[in-house]
Amino acid sequence: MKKTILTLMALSTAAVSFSAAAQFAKPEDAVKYRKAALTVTAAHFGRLGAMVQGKAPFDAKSAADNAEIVASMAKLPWAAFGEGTDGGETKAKPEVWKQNAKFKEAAEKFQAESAKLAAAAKSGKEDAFKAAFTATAGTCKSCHDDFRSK
Ligand code: ASC
Repeated sequence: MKKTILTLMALSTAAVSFSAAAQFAKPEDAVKYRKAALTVTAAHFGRLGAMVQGKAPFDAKSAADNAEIVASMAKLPWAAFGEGTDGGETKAKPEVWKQNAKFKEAAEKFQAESAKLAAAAKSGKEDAFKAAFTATAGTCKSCHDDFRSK
């Protein structure tokens, strides 16, 4: 029993500890992974955006569900921007690696704002949700401006 618990604990730790290099067999796997993660994020963020822009009616449950997904997804792409993953089919600018501290800061800002967005959406208050959405979208944009080529 104790052994089972220890094994489970070890597995769950492994699942959330992302040591970038060890995580991907090939650089192109890392590129695919981060694009997939960001694609899923954009899909759910887009559903929130539709509500903010009045293209879809505000639905508190949908806002909370989608914002929670965005906040979880926001944690994933960054481990896949390791050394040696700057080539191939990517729009990532060299600045991701040349100004890596700044890139990490941008990634952290997005994670922090999306966590606040999830909390605001969960509150059910439409105004708070909209404000938090706008703040989060700002972090998407500034990171894209600096680190993603058109
Ligand atoms: C989105 C999406 C992005 C961001 C960005 C915010 O819905 O797919 O990349 O918002 O456009 O400025």
